[in-house]
Amino acid sequence: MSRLIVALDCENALEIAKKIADYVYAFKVNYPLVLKKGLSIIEELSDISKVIADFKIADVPHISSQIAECAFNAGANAVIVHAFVGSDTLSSVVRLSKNYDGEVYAVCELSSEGGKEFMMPISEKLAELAVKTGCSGIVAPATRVERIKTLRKIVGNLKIISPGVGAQGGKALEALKAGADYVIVGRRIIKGDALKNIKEVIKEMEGLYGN
Ligand code: BMP
Repeated sequence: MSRLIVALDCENALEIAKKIADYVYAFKVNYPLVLKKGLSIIEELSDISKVIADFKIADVPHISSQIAECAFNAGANAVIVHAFVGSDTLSSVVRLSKNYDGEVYAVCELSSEGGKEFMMPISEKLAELAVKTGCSGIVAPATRVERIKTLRKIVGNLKIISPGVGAQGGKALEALKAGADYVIVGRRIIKGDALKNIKEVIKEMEGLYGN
């Protein structure tokens, strides 16, 4: 089974999705795409594959669960929530997700440089919170694989999905070896020939199974 989540951060998302669907575990959609195309893009993509709605939800509980509800009603299989908002919001989104058999991933530490400033010092606590509130998994940075190793020890068998591969400098194989279940890849695949690119990324990941 594929361990690739492709971030469709581009306007021709549907066209690309159709070309590479056989090679992905899920597609991730983000604000720019949904703000441009509407929630119907989630519906269209959900006919092709699993969809993770990356709205990085970060509001008070009753609003956060409404955002998640919009995503699930449109056909998303999972939503991404910020963990720093605390246990009430996380619990309310997790509760809502159960009505849809949906998954909730909590962001513990962004892959960007800024992720080191405020998130990294508390990301282990955020991971504990994700476990405590019943999240399906967490988001942890492929740009700092030692962080994946540390967070894996905290979250046990929750899923870890890991962005920052390719354009941000992270390596898929290293992130998976460090304990990520899936890597999230955007520009490295969607810029240029997506089919050719995804095959190259899969080749880069092969060492995991080869030895
Ligand atoms: P790219 O591979 O092109 O850098 O895209 C990464 C994707 O992962 C983007 O959709 C971004 O929103 C998301 N992401 C990230 O880069 N770092 C994080 O810590 C969390 C994310 O969701």
